Amino acid sequence: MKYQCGIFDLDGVLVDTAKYHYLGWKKLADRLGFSFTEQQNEALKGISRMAALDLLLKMGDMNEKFSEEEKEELAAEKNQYYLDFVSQLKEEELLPGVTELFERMKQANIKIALGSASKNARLILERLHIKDYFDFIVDGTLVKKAKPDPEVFTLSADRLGIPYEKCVVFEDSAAGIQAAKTAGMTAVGIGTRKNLPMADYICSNVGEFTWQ
Ligand code: B16
Ligand code: MG
Repeated sequence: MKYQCGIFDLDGVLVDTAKYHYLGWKKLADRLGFSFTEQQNEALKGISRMAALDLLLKMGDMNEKFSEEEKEELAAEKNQYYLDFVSQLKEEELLPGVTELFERMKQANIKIALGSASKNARLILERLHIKDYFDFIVDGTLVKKAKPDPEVFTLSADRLGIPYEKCVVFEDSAAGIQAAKTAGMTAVGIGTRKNLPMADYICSNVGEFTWQ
């Protein structure tokens, strides 16, 4: 077996919380008085909360308008919208094939790690009852440098003592695919080739993936 570890992004890979991030940002944009589409949201995927806010404000031509303190408040407002959606999250929202893939990995003795930019990641894993599958969890509270910096993935590999070339990263964001490739890991894009041109492989969900 070539690979020893799978590192999973959370939002948009294990669970469709990516749509809740979009709806949260859209609610904020609506309140500030500008439109924000799903296609524009692609650029916000995988990056940190504050970096996403900066991009959103640029899209609305409002990046110069707010002080750092006001930006913190806007980010907290979006997070509250997001948490309102997530509080309704059900176990059924786990994306197709996740538990089956984790079970196969456990049997094959392949480590399972999380590489998420989200500060809400642990809460979501608990809500979905999948936290115990993970050998190591990296979330937005642990990393200093956000994707496309590879730290979010290399931290897991380092802690688990696994060479980067023996890791497979599962990602739905362009920033995350770039991070995996920079680290020298294999990148499986969850989504479309159009949105993730740098991925080594493309699957529409993790259930489609086979280690062969
Ligand atoms: P939070 P992932 C990322 O999670 C999301 O893709 C991205 O849209 C979000 O801005 C980021 O987490 C921060 O999330 O506001 O919950 O801390 O895809 O890396 O699992
Ligand atoms: Mg994601």
